[in-house]
Amino acid sequence: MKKYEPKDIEPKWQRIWRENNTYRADEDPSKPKFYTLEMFPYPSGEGLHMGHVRNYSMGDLVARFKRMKGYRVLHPMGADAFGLPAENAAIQRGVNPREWTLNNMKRIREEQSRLGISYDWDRYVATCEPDYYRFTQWLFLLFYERGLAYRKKAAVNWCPECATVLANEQVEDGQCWRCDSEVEKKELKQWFLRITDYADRLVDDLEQLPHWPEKVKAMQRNWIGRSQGAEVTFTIPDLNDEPVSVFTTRPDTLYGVTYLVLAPEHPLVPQLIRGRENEESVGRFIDRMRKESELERTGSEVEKMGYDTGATARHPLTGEEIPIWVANYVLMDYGTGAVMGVPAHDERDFQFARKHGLEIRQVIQPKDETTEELKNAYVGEGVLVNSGEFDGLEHRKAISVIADRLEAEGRGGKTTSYRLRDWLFSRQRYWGCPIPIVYCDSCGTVPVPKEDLPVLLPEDAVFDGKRNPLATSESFVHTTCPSCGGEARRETDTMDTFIDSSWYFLRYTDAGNDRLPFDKDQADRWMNVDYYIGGIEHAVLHLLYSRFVTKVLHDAGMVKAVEPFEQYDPLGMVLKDGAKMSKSKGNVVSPMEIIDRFGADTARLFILFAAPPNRELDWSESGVEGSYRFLNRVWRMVEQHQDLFRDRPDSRPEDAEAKKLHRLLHQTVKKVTEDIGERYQFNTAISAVMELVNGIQAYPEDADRGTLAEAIEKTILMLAPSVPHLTEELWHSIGHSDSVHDQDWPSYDEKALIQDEIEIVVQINGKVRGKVVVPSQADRQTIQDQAMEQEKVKTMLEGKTVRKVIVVPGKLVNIVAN
Ligand code: ANZ
Ligand code: ZN
Repeated sequence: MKKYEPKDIEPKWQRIWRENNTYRADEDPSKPKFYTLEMFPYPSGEGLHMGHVRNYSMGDLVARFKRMKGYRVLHPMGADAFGLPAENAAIQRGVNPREWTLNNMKRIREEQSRLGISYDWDRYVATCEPDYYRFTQWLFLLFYERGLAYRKKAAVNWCPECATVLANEQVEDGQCWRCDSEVEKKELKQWFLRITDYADRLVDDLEQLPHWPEKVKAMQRNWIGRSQGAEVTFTIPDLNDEPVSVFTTRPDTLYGVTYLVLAPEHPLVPQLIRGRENEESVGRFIDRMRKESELERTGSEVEKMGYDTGATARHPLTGEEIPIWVANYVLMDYGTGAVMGVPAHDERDFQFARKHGLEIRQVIQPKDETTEELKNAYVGEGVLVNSGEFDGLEHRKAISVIADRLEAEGRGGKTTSYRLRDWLFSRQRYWGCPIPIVYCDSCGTVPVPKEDLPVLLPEDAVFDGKRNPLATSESFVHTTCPSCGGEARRETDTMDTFIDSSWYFLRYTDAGNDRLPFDKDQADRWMNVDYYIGGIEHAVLHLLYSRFVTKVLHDAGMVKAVEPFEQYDPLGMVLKDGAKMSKSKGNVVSPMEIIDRFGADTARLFILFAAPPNRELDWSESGVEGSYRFLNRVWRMVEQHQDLFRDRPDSRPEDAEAKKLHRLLHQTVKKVTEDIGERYQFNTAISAVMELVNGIQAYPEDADRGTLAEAIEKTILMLAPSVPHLTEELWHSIGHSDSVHDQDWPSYDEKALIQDEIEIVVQINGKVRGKVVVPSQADRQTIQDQAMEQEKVKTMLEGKTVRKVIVVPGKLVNIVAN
């Protein structure tokens, strides 16, 4: 008998598949389409880790399954190849970022190939290559034309260590997400993408995504942070009745306002404090606040700090004058940057008022209760009190009534606020996509014409870690104005690398296009991505940006899809001994070592079998060995029955054992088909096949041979998407000359699922005395007759009188006799 040698068969089949273009995307328009996608890797210097292997194994299983189910499948791969680590390598070790990246990419591709994933490699995209980033630039220009890209001076997060601007989401607890340095605020001119224009659609269209996990949709909603409320306009008598608006979700508490708070950065603050005695102390406070992060200012544990400006504001309905304060807990970039203080009904205001001796005025009261002094803010339900003509109104109703009144009087009205900010898009970095803009003294900001793209990254940049390397390249910076031909300077900022992965799934649909990012027909032929799988850490930004870009491209008439991903499946982590695999913990298991020892099929099988897709997976050596043993069993099972396939008898399940195996086979096909195709539960699908293999091994020599052959053949087919090499080898060994991966997925027969005979327990006076096999549809009388005819039963009943027979169909017969 031949031995199972993954070392030999895996490279062999990988080569043959490549030579035969087995996995080139099928374009046959008569077939339904299926687009399955795994998030593409960042080509770090480390190669693949187990998380990658898990991601690709799951995507590949689905891709292969769908192919066998008759779909034309798009299953591409690429590299998310721009980013900071390449530049850091350049700074620290003097290596060229491009070379560094391409080397890593090559290694990762080799490792991916060793896994035997069914990628259409012809569609490979690398975001750092000019043939890709040229179209990233093209898309930027489209955004620019549509008024969705703009430049403005902004207080931005600045990492002094990386010498670059960071997006809000790259600041974690006030620290740089990459190097953990303390992040500062700095005023700089930056490029932004107007994602806020799409905020409503980005929230509302989540309704169109029933196959996304609720948790992920909630994360998207929270990030966008849409909040319905009202704007209320106060006026400032000291400044000629200058209006100042606040955003509130609780206009019903308007009569409980006892002060106004402005964010320290609010543009009115300098005028309010000018010439007053506390001008200097408030000024210092403002400077300090500018440098603090959102969390440092608004965390629930953070003390509510503030200063009285000395100025007052006039209440829009009562005309009362109330003090204006500045405080740390009011942020400039939310709502209007100003808040009406209602200490009686807002926890933060309550703390602030207590600390600074401000009045606390209750205006909402629980029904049928009298007022006592508040010990906390009252945030519950109730009716309005101390609110003039609105007294007695239920507070929820009052939200709307008071907002309408303000609107009628021109002092505000209903409005919506969002947490989402425009996408801060520029980076003072080399290893990213250059922004195709030129600055000319006569013409101003000039976009580079699309036909002049790409704006290539120069080779002569200096990497000293102290400035933007792109700005050091004379050959890059100096250019001519596309509009007047005069001297001009290039934009030296590059794009946030999140943009590269915000449209790669569209590029795959038409990867070779050298005229356009992609052709509309091609994109429409494949979009949306039907099944997208990747780490939960991308559940907010990457998905949000991809959704935004898709909507903009839809609006521009470039693609029919309005959402990129039909179904998103977050990938669970791979753990070892209960902890995340990481270099620092020294618990990393290298995928390539596992492949060297056991082969890719074993690694894939273990990973698919050990846990449901979204759950954490605990790496276990014994689990891997168990998978390897199982594959050896399958191997031997087929080897032992080689003779069976020489004359391949037809299946005739007539004897009892054959009927049993036949039924098990069809039950297994049904379960595996549904587990993979409907539930995406790969682990249970595999365990069902394992049970079938047990059934085959227990099958007696003298039972129907054709039934056995069918069971073995279909086992190979059902394992093909999970362990593609082994099954291909076995498929050929039993006499086929075409690929197992080109076969139809096995079907099952509903009739075969029905059990036609069942075993029933026979009791005499409540004690089990025997068993009887009866047709599953048999009536009571037939069951009773057959039970009574059993030899053993007959003997035991000799000399006794049967008093009663109880028949429970499907279960038992109890004979009462004495
Ligand atoms: C008065 C009020 C009374 C409020 C009350 C709440 C309860 P969400 O739900 O997150 O949208 N607010 C508004 N702008 C702010 C800013 N720039 N910085 C800090 N806080 C701000 O929160 C809206 C509420 O947060 C607003 O409603 C406002 O306080 C505060 F019983 O106004 B409220
Ligand atoms: Zn010009």
